[in-house]
Amino acid sequence: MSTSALTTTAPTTTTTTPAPAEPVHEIPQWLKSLPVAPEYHPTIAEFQDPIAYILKIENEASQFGICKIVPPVPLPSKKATITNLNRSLSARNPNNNVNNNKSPPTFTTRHQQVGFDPRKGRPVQKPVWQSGESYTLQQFEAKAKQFEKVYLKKSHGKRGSTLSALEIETLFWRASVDKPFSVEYANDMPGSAFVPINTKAMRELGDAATVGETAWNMRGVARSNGSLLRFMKEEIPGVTSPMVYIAMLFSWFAWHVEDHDLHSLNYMHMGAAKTWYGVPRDAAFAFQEVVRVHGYGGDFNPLVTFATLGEKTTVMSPEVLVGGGLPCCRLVQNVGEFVVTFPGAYHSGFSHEAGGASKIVVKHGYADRAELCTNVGVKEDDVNCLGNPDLLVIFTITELPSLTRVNKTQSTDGTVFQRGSLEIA
Ligand SMILES: O=C(O)CCC(=O)C(=O)O
Repeated sequence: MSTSALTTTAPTTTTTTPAPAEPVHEIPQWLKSLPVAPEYHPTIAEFQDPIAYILKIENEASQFGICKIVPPVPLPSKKATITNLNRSLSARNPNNNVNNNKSPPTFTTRHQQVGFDPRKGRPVQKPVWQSGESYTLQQFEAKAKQFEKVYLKKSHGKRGSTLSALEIETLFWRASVDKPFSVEYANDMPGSAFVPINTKAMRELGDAATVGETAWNMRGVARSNGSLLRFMKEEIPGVTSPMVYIAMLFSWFAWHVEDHDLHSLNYMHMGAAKTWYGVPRDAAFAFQEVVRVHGYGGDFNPLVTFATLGEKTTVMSPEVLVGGGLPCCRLVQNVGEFVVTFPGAYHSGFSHEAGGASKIVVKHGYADRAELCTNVGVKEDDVNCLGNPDLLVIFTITELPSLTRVNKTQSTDGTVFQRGSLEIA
């Protein structure tokens, strides 16, 4: 499911030239004291089954909303990653293959506004619009590097690689209250930079040389053991098959939750790091209230706030969240690392430099709360997905038993409901 929304017209106030920035000063105290989300290092044996491993860490990790998983096997080579990604982009867009030429495939991007436009009623809602440009990977990388050089070297006298993650985060949040400019992001593109599965490259885990040869190859995760999405006949990009994201410095993804109480799994193939912020599910309603009051200026009621967050254009500093008493953590995802987001956990983030990542959502063989009904009809993605009969059946068989269990617990001794497995052959 997509993580971005689109407005079609470019805002007149936005420029592509960033305002001259100052050298990186102090990292603000609120940022220094944000807790870091947990990081897991599975053994080769634990890495056998992605869904089982996510289940294993879920109790602890979901209290943060997001976590990092560092695989026990290395990432594929950059050359193999680029070859796989280019093949995937070519397959997605037949125009890329016209005249049977050998030129690399292209992709389009969206502009995203960074910065603060005081003329807007609710400046946390950022414009996003089609750039109208298309790039090969090489062209986009060159453009991203040029932008980064101008922004970081000229303005801050530093190269991106010499800045710490906390310094880059300081710059991002400082830029978000400064004169608006725009960055580009090729997001939500169906495809993958992993090797196609069912090839000779897939091996027994003990022999796997890279992540792409394991069950964590995201082309196959949704169909792996323990994932209820394996029962879906149709392909839904982002659900049963991955989507790819090609970013530059400050390309962002807005605060959002995954639809249908799904988890998400995200792998960084190449390029630079990405910072993530997460708020656990238990604080989701409090989160919406803080955004409603401090982000949207109290203009909206809670339902409209929820729907507006669903547009995936709300970029708001974690400083506001912690100031409002909410739990919020951060993590830095490096190349070769996975990030999991847990159901109902709001998350957002941005890229440190040019890079490419894959994302997919995951549905375990269980469900723990029946919040599906509260979502239906509010978010566009939900409506689209519920139009799919397979998905509807899968959600029905997973959500209904949890409803029964919740009721049973509440009507007897009131003990805390324990999440359980749903046995499906
Ligand atoms: O990287 C992005 O742009 C979106 C990532 C995300 O929201 C996820 O993987 O859950």
